[in-house]
Amino acid sequence: MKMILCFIAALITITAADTSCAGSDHETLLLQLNQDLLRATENQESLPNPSIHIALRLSTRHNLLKETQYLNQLKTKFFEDIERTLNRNEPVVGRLALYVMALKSSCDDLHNASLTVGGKSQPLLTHLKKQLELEKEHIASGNRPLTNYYQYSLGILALCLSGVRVNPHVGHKLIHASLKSLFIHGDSESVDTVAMAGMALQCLKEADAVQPNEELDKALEKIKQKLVNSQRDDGHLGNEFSTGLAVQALLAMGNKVDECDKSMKALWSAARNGSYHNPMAISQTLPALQQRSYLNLKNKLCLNEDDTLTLGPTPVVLPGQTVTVQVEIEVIKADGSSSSFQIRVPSGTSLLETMTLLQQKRNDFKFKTEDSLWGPFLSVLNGEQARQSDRRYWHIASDGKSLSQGVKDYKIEAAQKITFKNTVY
Ligand code: B12
Repeated sequence: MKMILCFIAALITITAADTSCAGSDHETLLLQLNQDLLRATENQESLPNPSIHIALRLSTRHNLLKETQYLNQLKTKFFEDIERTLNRNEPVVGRLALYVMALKSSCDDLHNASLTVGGKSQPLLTHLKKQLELEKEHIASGNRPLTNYYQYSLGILALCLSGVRVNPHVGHKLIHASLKSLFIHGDSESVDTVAMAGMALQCLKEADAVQPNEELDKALEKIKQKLVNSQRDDGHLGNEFSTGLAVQALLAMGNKVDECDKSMKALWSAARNGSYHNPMAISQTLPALQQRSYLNLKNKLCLNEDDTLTLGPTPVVLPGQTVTVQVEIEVIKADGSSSSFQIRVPSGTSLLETMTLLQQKRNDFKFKTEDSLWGPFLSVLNGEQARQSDRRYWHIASDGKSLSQGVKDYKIEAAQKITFKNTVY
C-alpha cells in the first residue's frame, strides 16, 4: 500500500513538472503563427511558397478552402517557375523537392503529375530523380553538389516520402558527406543542413533503402550528436532559424524532444518575442512547435481534418520611434578594395530600406536583389555580382558579427557599421 502511494505521489510530481513546462500562452502563440502563415498565402507579390503549404498542411488546425486555393496557385505559378528553370538547364532540385512534398501534403496524385521540358513531357518524380543524379555526378566529379547539400537532402527526402526508390549511390553520397562534416554555411557548420540530411537519411533507413546499413546508422548517430552539440546557452540549436528544423530532425530520428526540452523552450520564447515573422521561418518552425516533422508527410491521409482556422483581423503595426541612428555602410569587393558610406535613418528601418535611401542619395552606391523563398537575396553591389553560379555571395555583417537575417528582415535599431563582403563559399 505504501509503495502504491509513493508511486502515485511520484506520478503526480512528474505530471506537475510536465505541465509547468507547457506555457499557458502556447495555444495563443500557435494560433497566431498559424494565422500569420495563412495570411502569407494571400500575398500576391511573390511566388507561392511550397514550404508554407507544407507547414499549413502539417498543422493541427486548417482552413481547407484557403489551403486548396494555395495548392492551385502552386500548381500554376510555382510549377511554371520550375518548368522555366528546367528549360534553362539550371539546377532546381530543392524547389522541385518542396513542390513534390507540397503535393504529398495535400494527398494529391503525385504519380500522374508531369513536367514538360524541351517539348517532352515526363513524370514529375522522374525529373526529381534526374536532378538528383546530376547532383550526384557533380559530387563525384567536383566534390560538391550543383546546388548544396541542403537541397540534395531535400531531394532525397521528397523521393523517399513519395515511396520512390532512391538510387543507393545517391544515398551513399549523403552518408559520406555527413560523416565527413561537409555541411557548411558561411564560415560555420550549417545546422539546417545537418537537420535536413538527418530527416532524409532517417527516411531512407525506415524504407530500408540503403544496404548494408552500418554506415547509415553511423551517419545518423553523428547527425544526432551534432544537433545536440549545436545547442547554445539560450537553448537554440544553431540559431533561432535552424532550431525548428533541428527539432524536427531529432523528433524524426526518435529522440524525445518534449515541452521541457531547452530547445523547445527556446523556440517558444523566440516565437513570443516575434522572431518568426518571415513566412519561411514560420514554415520551418511551426511543425516543430507541434512536435511534428516532415517525415509525418509519409503516411498523411488527409481524412477528417479540422476546418476551424480563420484569419481574424490583420495585426496593427504601431508607428516606430522617431529617433534616428547613424549607419556606416562598407562594401568590400572581391579584389579587397573597400568603400564606405554614411547615412542616418529612423531606428527600426530595415536594412533594405536603408540601402534604398542611400541609393537615392548617392550615385556611387547601387544594388540589386533576387527573389528567393526567404525574400530578397542581395546579388549585385556597386556593379559587382556575387552570384551563386560562381560560388560567391555578398556576406553581411553588423559590427563584424554575421547577420542571421537578410536585408529585408534585418532592422537597424542602433548606430552600427554594416559590412558587405564579396565572399567565396
Ligand atoms: C545554402 C544557404 C546559403 C547559401 C546559398 C547559395 C547556395 N547555392 O548554396 C549562401 C552561403 C550563399 C547563403 C547566404 C546567406 N544566408 Co543562407 N542559407 C542556406 C541554407 C542552408 C539553404 C538554402 C536553400 O538552398 N534552400 C532551398 C531552396 C529550395 O530554397 P530557395 O529559396 O530557392 O533557396 C535560395 C535562397 O534560400 C537563397 N538564400 C540562402 N540564404 C539566404 C538568406 C536570405 C536572408 C535570403 C533572402 C536568401 C537566402 O539561396 C538559396 C539557393 O539559391 C538555408 C537554411 C534554411 N533553413 O533554409 C540558410 C539560410 C536561409 N541563410 C541564412 C542567412 C542568414 C544567410 C545570409 C544573410 C548570411 C550572411 N550573414 O550573409 C546570407 C545571404 C546574404 C545575401 N546576399 O542576401 C538564414 C536566414 C534566416 C533568416 N531569418 O533570414 C538561414 C535560414 C540559415 C540560418 N539558420 O541562419 N545561404
